[in-house]
Amino acid sequence: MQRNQSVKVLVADDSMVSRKFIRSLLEQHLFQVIEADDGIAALETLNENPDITLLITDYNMPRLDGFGLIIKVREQKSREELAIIGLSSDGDESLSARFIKNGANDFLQKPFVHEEFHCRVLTTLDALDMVTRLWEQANLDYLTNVFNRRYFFNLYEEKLNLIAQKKGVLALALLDIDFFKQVNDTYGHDVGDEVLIEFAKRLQHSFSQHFTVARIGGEEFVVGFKGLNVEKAYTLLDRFRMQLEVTPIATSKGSIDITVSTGVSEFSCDENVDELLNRADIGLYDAKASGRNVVCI
Ligand code: GH3
Ligand code: MG
Ligand code: MG
Ligand code: MG
Repeated sequence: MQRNQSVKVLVADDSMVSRKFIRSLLEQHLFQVIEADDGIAALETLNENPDITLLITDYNMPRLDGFGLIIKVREQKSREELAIIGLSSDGDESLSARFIKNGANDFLQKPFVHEEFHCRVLTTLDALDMVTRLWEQANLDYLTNVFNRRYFFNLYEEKLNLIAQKKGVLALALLDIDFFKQVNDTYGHDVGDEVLIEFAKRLQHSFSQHFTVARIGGEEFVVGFKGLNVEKAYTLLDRFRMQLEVTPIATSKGSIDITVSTGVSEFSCDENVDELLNRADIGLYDAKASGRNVVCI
């Protein structure tokens, strides 16, 4: 039940009676319900509410019908991001297949039995949850919950191509905690893990959602600064470095002082991820060689 309360469902149907009926069924299960009276209104509502998880749509509607709506929605959101269940009172049996071909997750023929309606809604949402969980297991770091190495390399392969096409800018930083082995040796591996978790949190809070933070090695993290040149990224990274130096990390074995060394590079056309990362790694090497706790370009 707790999950349902946080699930927003959009019901698109030109029949008010039908909308109210579906709303009452959904509300019995505590879903949050929003209504739209045709396909265009549904598209607008989806744009205004990016957190809608399920769209239940009728087929026959003025301005834009259910198929048109689904085709438009699927240009922006996959089956894994937004579930769609098609509805129709039309006796046409080919509708269900056509709904699903156009991108619906499931289909229901009106009139339906209440029990079937609930089962279809819950099964569709369960499938969505499972896909989300699998995606997280594949792409998030199990310890720190930031993106993992695999996500980073996949994402950046595509991202760099797009940036090259649009002649955009991007800086990439490689951060490595200084003398981290000593933390493990002094306090134990579990405390080392606590430090990594808190370090990753600070990275995420410091660099906002606009930038990509990933853990690509034991105590090595990358931050991708799309839209920033190397000088601007340097300023943010040096602020982070100074903040870390004066703010010890609280652990179950007391506060621990840590510092970080960072290398940062700027993307230049036709480079791949490895090349860009290699140049950041040269900066990191310089940072370690010059005594650590510094950012090097
Ligand atoms: P430097 O300043 O040169 O970077 O020294 P360092 O000690 O940080 O570097 P080194 O590469 O020698 O040691 C990294 C350590 O990170 C060794 C390894 O045991 C530890 N480590 C790697 N992954 C994890 C992890 O998931 N948890 C913990 N607690 N430690 C880890
Ligand atoms: Mg209709
Ligand atoms: Mg290292
Ligand atoms: Mg290190």
